[in-house]
Formats: sequence, C-alpha cells, structure tokens
Amino acid sequence: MSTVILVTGGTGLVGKAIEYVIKTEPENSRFGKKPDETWVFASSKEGDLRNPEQTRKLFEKYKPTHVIHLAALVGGLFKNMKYKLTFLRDNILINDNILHTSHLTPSTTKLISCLSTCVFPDKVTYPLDETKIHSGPPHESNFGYAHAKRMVDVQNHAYKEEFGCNFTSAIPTNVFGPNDNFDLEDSHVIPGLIHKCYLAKKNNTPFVVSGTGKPLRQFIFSYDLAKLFIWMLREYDDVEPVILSAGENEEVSIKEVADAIVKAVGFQGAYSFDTTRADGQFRKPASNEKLLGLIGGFEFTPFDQALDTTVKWFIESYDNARTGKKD
Ligand code: NAP
Ligand code: GFB
Repeated sequence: MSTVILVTGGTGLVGKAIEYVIKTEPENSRFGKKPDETWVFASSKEGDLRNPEQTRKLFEKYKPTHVIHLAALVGGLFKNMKYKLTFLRDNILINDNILHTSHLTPSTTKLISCLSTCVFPDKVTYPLDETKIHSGPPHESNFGYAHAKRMVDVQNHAYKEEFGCNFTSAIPTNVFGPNDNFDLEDSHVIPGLIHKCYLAKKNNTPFVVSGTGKPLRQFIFSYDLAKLFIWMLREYDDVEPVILSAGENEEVSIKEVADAIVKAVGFQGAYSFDTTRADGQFRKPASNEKLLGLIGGFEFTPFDQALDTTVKWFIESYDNARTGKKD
C-alpha cells in the first residue's frame, strides 16, 4: 500500500516549511521524500475542519495513511488575549474532528498533532519537560489556546487506551520563518517586528517594540521544525508528546530579538519600547533532552542566519506575504 501523508494546515508557516524540506532534501535521505510517498498539503479552502462533514470529505478524498495535524487558529500574544473563547472553541472543534475522523478512517494508521510550549503551566520548576503539561494552569494570556491544545494530549491517551490508536503530539517552542503571518497586530513577535521595522525603514518613522523587551523566549526555525516532524513521522511511535526545540540555553530576550531584527533589516532610525503594551508570559524555557536522546543529535540553524533568511524572504515576497494591513 503506498503511503499518503496528509498535512492539515499545510499552507501555513510550518506546513510550507515541511513542503520545502520534502521538496529540497535528497530523495530517500533521513528528511527527504521516499519514492512511495504522496504528500498532500491541505488549506482551509479544501475543507473547514471545524465542520465534521467537511473533515470527513477531506479524508475520503485522500485516504491518508499518515496525518500531520497542523491546522489551528493561531496568533500572537495580543490576538490570543483578545479572542480567548474563539481560540478555545475553534481549536477544540478542529482537533476533535481530526482525531475522530483519523480513528474512523480505515487507511489512517498514525496521527501527529501539534501543541505549543505555551500549554505548560506558568508557575512550575524550569526547564519545562514533557511530564509537566498538566501540572498547573497555563499563563492567562493564552488561556483558551493552551487548554484546547492540552486536551489533544488527553484525547491521544484516551484513543490509545480504548482503540489502540497510534496518535501522538509534538510541542514546538515559538516558530519563525518564511510564509509566516506578518500581520502587524495578530502575528507573533518575530514576524510582527520584522514588518514594523521594514515599514519604519521605508517610511523613515520610529520603530516601536511592544512591552518592556525583558521577557525571554526560545525560537525554532520553521525549516528545522519541519525536519523534526518528518523524523517523528518516520521514527517515533509513542503516545507521549515530544518537545521540539533548540536547547534551553538558546533563550533570548525580546530586546535581543529586536536588536537582531534592526541589524537584519538594516534599520538606523529611532527605536523604542511601548511599555503600555503587555509582556505576556515572562519565560517558558523548554528542555530538548528527550528529543536529542531519541534523534541522536540535530544541527539547529543559527538564529541570526535563520533570521536573515526570513527577513530576505519577507522583503522579496512583501506583495504576496500575509501582512494583514498594507502601509
Ligand atoms: P499558520 O501559519 O497560521 O497556518 C495555519 C494553517 O491552518 C493554515 O494552513 C490554515 O489554512 C489552516 N487552518 C486554519 N483554520 C482552519 C480551519 N478552520 N480549517 C482548516 N484549516 C485551517 O499556523 P502555523 O504557525 O503554521 O502553526 C501550525 C501549527 O503549529 C499549529 O497547530 C500551531 O498551533 C502550532 N504552533 C505554532 C507556533 C508558532 O510560533 N507559529 C508555535 C508552536 C506551535 P489557510 O491557509 O487556508 O488559512
Ligand atoms: O510571539 P508573541 O506574540 O507570543 O510575543 P508569546 C512574545 C513577546 O514579544 C511578548 C513581545 O512579550 C510581547 O510583548 N512583543 C514585542 C511583541 N513586540 C511585539 C510585536 O510587535 N508583536 C508581538 N506579537 N509581540 C504566544 C501564545 O505567546 O506564543 C500563542 O500567545 C502561541 O498561543 C505562541 O503559543 C507560540 O510567546 O507571548
């Protein structure tokens, strides 16, 4: 039987990165395409996964043997704070439809879902590891999204116990790269600041970073994350989640991120912090010990190199990129 891999959310930041890796890595290499594989990168236009019938039709059309489930309502701190119920409900609906349809589809033998390190409790001993997901409430800023994502881990264990399903999940840190959402208000910090800095340089206006610049974050380049998803698809068959991240010593402050973006964009104007805006969670340092123990080492792209690639892609693709409002 040939292998059909359905990537839900295949047109987003992470989905496009998997497509890029599968298309550019040598065939039959560890992260490259196998000759008998068909990869399907689905967008919401092929079916609104909040709707069970449209989800069923998508599975009927492709009869996937494997599913990488990335589709979700996704956004940065400020969007999460504004739409907690919508993040909770939309993601619960999408996830429940994907897990149950994967269970009901005879051809589907494996499902990997995607959580996020913001699911972890806010008050917990660091570093975060896979055993701490449910040991306390998440940070209030992403209350809705975090609880919807945590529920996937609960559902995976329940499907395994009752039906023996091979369902698991990945837990990435903050992701960045080409094809991200660069909307000025709804995006995550790196695409948001790249867009703001680009406009400040173009219009000779001040570059303003939200918050104090003190919070700490760990970032993974989307192309590296893509390779780790392909590794999980091929080599990881356990219900327990795996954190997919660079080392916890790679934590950087938002100020350091802004400095790196100023350098990458080549901005020389005024640059300040709007401390009236929220900082959100102070830090969420995650350990990648389990990952490295399983994959036997992995070469992460240096942060500045990954940032340069992302800024270059954004400037070259500005007219087609997801920028929300144009200047
Ligand atoms: P993204 O760029 O916003 O892309 C979201 C994808 O989901 C798009 O392909 C979108 O399709 C699809 N989608 C959204 N709502 C849908 C619906 N109702 N029905 C069907 N498809 C729908 O997201 P991303 O950053 O790549 O995130 C991918 C996964 O990684 C998500 O599960 C997210 O929670 C997780 N994650 C992301 C980050 C991060 O920093 N970005 C960090 C940790 C975890 P259209 O293109 O048609 O809209
Ligand atoms: O990436 P971000 O939106 O998400 O924000 P979180 C990170 C930090 O960057 C916060 C600061 O401290 C913001 O105050 N920041 C500074 C900015 N300037 C900007 C800007 O222009 N835009 C944005 N967005 N932030 C999210 C969760 O938390 O992490 C999501 O809410 C998801 O659910 C995502 O899990 C990975 O890291 O704070």
